[in-house]
Amino acid sequence: DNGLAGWLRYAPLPSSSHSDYTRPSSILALNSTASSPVYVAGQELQSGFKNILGDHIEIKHSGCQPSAVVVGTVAQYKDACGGIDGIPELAEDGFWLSTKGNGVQILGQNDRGALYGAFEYLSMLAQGNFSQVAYATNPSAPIRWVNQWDNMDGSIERGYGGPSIFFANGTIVEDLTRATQYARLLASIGLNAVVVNNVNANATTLTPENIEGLGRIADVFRPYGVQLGISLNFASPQTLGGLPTFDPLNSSVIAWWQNVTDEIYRRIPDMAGYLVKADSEGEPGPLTYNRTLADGANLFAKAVKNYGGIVMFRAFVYNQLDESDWKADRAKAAVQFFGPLDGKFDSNVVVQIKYGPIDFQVREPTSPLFAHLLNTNTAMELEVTQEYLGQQSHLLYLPPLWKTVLDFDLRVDGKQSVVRDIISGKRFDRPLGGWAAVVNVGTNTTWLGSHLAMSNLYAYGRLAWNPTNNVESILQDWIRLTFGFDLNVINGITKMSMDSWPAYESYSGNLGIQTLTDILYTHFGPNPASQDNNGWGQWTRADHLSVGMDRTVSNGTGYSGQYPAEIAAMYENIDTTPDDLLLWFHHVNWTHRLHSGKTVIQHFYDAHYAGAETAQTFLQTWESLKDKIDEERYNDVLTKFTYQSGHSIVWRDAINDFYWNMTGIPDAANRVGDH
Ligand code: GCW
Repeated sequence: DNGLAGWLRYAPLPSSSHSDYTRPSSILALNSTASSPVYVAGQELQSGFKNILGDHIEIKHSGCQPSAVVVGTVAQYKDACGGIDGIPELAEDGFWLSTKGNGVQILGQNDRGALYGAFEYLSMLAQGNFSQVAYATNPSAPIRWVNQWDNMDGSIERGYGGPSIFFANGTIVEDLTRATQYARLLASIGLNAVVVNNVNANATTLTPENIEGLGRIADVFRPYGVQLGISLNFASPQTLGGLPTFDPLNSSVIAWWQNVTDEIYRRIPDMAGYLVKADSEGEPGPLTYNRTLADGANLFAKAVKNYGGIVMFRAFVYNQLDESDWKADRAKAAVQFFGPLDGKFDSNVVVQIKYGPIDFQVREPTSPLFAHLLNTNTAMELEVTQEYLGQQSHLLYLPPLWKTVLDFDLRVDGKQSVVRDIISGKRFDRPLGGWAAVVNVGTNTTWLGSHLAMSNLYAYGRLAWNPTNNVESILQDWIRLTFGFDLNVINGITKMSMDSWPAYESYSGNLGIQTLTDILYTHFGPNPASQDNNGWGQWTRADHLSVGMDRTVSNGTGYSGQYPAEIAAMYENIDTTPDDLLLWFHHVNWTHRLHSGKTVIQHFYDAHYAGAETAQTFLQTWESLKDKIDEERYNDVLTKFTYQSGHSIVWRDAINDFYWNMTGIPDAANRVGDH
C-alpha cells in the first residue's frame, strides 16, 4: 500500500543517476543482537540498497573492512576497527556520518544514534544524493516525543486517521505490526518516545493485563530506539486501586503509585516516563486536596526517578470564566498556575507547554509561560493532528506556523531568549527539555488520514532534531522521498504547502481573532458564534461596533504584562502590535485601520476571498500532476482538494456573512451581503 511506507518508500532510482557510484563490499552492523537498533540499521541499509539501487549487499557483524558501510556506536567501532580521527564529542543520540573515502562510517553516540545515522544516509541515497560528506550532528534536545490521544476502546480523541493501532476493546491489540511500522517511521526522523494513551487517561490502562500489553508495545518499539511512555489518570489510586483518596501527599497513595511504577518497570525496564494532564478540563488533580500542581508532578517524579524515568506535566490548566468580566482571560491561566511554581519541580519533571496560551489556534502569540520557568525544565507541545486546522481535510503544512513560536525572542531579562533555545535547555541551562507533538495516527493506511498531512509528521521530527532547519527544504526532502523527483510535482506540492497556512488563516480567523471553528463540539468548520457567551474563554467580544480581546495592562485583561518588558511594551501598544495579532491584544472598532491601511472589516472580507481563491488553485495544481503520481494516491488527494475547494467557500461566506450581518458595514468590493 502506497501510504504505509510514508517517506520510507526506498523507490528505485533511475540507473542513470547512480552510474558512477561504487557499491560497498558489505554492510558491517556492529551488533548481532536482533533487537538492537544497530542490527536493525544493518537490515534497513540492506533493504535500502536493494530497493533504491538494486544491489544485494551482505550484512556482517564482525571484522572490519574499509570498503564496507559500517554502522555502530563509536565505542563498538573502536573495538572492531580501532580509532577514528576527526569525530567530535557527540551528544546523546547524536551520530557521525562519513561517506568520504571508499567506505561509509555511520557511528552513533549510542545504538539509537547509529540507527538515526543509517536513516539519514538512506535518505540521501533515496534522494539520489551521492555527495561526499563527513559531519557530526546532534539533536537539539533529549526529549523528542510523540503523544497519541488513543483511548483504551480504540477510539482516538482528535484523531482523523481511523481507530487506534494500539488499543481495542479496553486492551492492547494482538497484532502490533502497525506499531512496529510506526516506530520505524519515527526513528527515521529522530523521534525517541511515544506516549501511547490519551492524556484524558483511563485508569484501566494500569491493570496487570494492560501493563503486559504495554510491555508488548515497548518490545516492538525497542529495536527502533523508541521508548514507550504512559499517560496517567491522577485519580487512579482511588478509581483503580480502591483507596479512599488520591491525595498526592497521602502515604498510601504514594505507595500505590510506587507499586504500579515498579510493576511497569519490571515489564518495561526502559519505560520513558509519564505524561500527566491534571486539574484540566474535568480531569482529576492535586488541587482537589489543596496540593499544588508541583506536588502532583513530583509524586510521579519520585516514583520513576530511580528508573531514569521522567514526568511530562502539562501546563494546559485553566478554569471556565465569566465573559461579563472584562478582565477575565483564559490566556493568563498557565502563567497564573505555573509561574509561582518555578523551581518547585523535581529535576526529572518537564512542564509541557502548548505553543500558544489558548489551544492550537491558527495563530497565537508565543505562550508567555516559556519566559517564567527559568528553574524548571520545559518542552513545547505541538499538534500534528490538525484539530482546529482542518482535520486533515484541508491541506495545512504546519511548520511555518510552528516557526513563529520557535523563532520568537522573548527577551527574558533583556537578553536574547529564543524559544527554541529555551526548550532545548540552552537558554536557562536546564538539563532536560524538548518536544512533544500530538500526532494521532490511526489504522488508516495513510496513517493520518491524508497522504499530504504526513509532511507535518516528517517535519516535526526534523525540526525537533534541528529547529533552525529550513522548513521549505525539509518539505522538499519529504516530497522527493514520498513522490519522487519530477520537478512539477516538487514545485507544485511545495507551493501548495507553503501557501496552505496563510490560506487557511485567511478563510478562517484573521488578525489573531482565533480560528473561528466551532469550539463547542467538532472543532471543525465555521462557527464564529460559538466563541462567545460561554465559559470557554476563547472570546472575540465582537459586536456591531467593535471586536477583539483587550489584553493590555492599561485597559484590558493584563495578559500582555505576562511577557518580559520589551515584548510586553510591543503588545501593549496598538501601533507596535503586528496586524496578525491585533485582535488578540486589542479591542478595536471594525473601522480601525491596520498598518496595511485597510479597515479591520475590509481585511476580513478581502482575506476570506483571497484565501478561498488560493484553495481553488490547490485543486488545479493537483489536477495538473495527474500523470506524475500513482493513481491511488492521486485520487485520494484529489478527493481532499475537491472537498477543500468547496469548504473554503463555505468558510468564506459563513464568516463574511456573519460579520456583515453583525456590523452592517458594506464590502468595498461589493461581494458580501444582500445582492
Ligand atoms: O484542544 C483540546 C482538545 C481536547 C484535548 C485538550 C487537551 C485531550 O479539544 O480534545 O484533550 O485540548 O489538550 O488536553
